[in-house]
Amino acid sequence: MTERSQGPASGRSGADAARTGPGTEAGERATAPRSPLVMGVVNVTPDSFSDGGVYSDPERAVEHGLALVADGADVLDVGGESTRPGSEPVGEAEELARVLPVVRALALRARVPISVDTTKARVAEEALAAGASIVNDVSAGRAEPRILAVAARAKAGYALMHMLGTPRDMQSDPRYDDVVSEVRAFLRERADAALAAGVERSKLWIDPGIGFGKTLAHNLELLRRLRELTELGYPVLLGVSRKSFIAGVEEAAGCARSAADERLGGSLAALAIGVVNGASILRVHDVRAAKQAALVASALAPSAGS
Ligand code: HH2
Repeated sequence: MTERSQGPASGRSGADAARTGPGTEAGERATAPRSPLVMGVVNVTPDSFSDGGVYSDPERAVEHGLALVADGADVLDVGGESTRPGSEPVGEAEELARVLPVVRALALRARVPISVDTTKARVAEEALAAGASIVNDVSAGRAEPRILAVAARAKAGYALMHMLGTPRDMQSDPRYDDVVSEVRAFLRERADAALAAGVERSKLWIDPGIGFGKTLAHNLELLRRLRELTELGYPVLLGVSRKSFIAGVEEAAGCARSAADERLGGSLAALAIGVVNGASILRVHDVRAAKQAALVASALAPSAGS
């Protein structure tokens, strides 16, 4: 993986440190290629789709983040607002109160870069001041365009994601002529907007937004044709963990739909295909299993060791 594909964490981060193990020795490359980064999800929310309410107490959220690092997370993504389909927006003060103590504590204790999952400029600004080094913005700078300048000024990483509509309405009949080309054009346009606002090219990640304004067929098409997004030249961040397209696949096969916390098998299958198709950062809830799956998928990917 190139320097660029290591992503937006600033300085010699925990993620960089994760790159300097024995796997980087030339003789070991064939059997131990660099694996994608694993980004562990820390939801400080009462209503997230798979773990809402479980870590809404800041101390529990911090303990959870530290446990994810012990499990192998290279980055932690701290979020205070659910973006599940139909969710209601959270006020700025409430989101700050949820996120800041957790970001502050994890930045001191976790030894990996901290990302803040927010669409709000002020939340991003304060989280960066509290020790975060990446902004994960599912609105790609459309909710509050100032967030781009905030990320640029702090020399932070910036992850931008495709979403059709808003979390409240995104799943009501999403339509595309060709989902992959439309997502690709959107990501290119938003990456250009981030660059124009001063975000460094080497600090950008792009994300197709699995489950954000997409039908089952759209999500599957994006995962199958992910290479068309990596061609844009930015590391691709992928969030498939526990998402409802997995239950959609089960249903289409005549099986019962699984609950969100019963989707590990489907999450790992999708993650492995994502890795083979070029994903560089994997946003997951189940870090230990995801790390193992990512390592094996990387080792088996057609380009590995060649
Ligand atoms: N998915 C979720 C939230 N943030 N960020 C990026 N970049 N990509 C994603 O796919 C993504 C994301 C949804 O997952 P989760 O945080 O577990 O749920 P909720 O939004 O309900 O809190």
